[in-house]
Amino acid sequence: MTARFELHGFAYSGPTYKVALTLSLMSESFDYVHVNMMAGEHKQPPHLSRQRYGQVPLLLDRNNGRYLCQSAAILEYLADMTGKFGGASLDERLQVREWLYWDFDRLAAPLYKARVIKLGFRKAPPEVADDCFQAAKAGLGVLETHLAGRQWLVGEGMTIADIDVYGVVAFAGEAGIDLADYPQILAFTQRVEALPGFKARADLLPMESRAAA
Ligand SMILES: N[C@@H](CCC(=O)N[C@@H](CS)C(=O)NCC(=O)O)C(=O)O
Repeated sequence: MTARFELHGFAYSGPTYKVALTLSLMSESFDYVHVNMMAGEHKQPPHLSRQRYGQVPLLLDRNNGRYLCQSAAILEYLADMTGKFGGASLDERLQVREWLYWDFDRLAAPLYKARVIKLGFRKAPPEVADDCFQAAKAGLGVLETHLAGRQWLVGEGMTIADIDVYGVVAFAGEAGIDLADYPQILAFTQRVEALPGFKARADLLPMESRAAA
């Protein structure tokens, strides 16, 4: 049977992982299309015609032909479409959205940058690298405080806000940040990793295209 979703992404992309993990936790199988970013495929017309920002991820919903981009917007779309992980009330949904905005502003942006610099994918002067590193740690500090006494970011159950944030903190080690310094976040990552359907990045995102199992 043809899978409903087709995810276009790159194996090392945190935002692609957020979408793949959400689909996996929702038990939605998906075809995976490897976008060769090393060869600049994300800036070529076939991809650009569907992803105006020239980025990954890109998700096709075959049920209606929609192409979707921006990982946080995709997570909200998937929650709307499946009725899963969107929050149990309007107040929860609003808080979920608040965390999605906060994440890309204060956590994902600096932590992902610190990671690509640390991994050598991007060159940066030491002061820029240190700015990203310190800003990522500040974001983790906010998260650590919020998670004290809570299982999940919003309400009593796991939501897309948790998946969104997990898809960043999972890369803290590669950014040179030890989560042992953040016991609440470490426990949170363990809770996410124990969920049915959880898969690590390397298991979800190969370096080649793959049809749904
Ligand atoms: N806000 C976007 C960020 C996506 C993003 O930064 N993707 C990176 C790969 S991890 C990319 O495509 N970079 C190429 C570029 O920005 O030109 C999202 O969450 O989807």
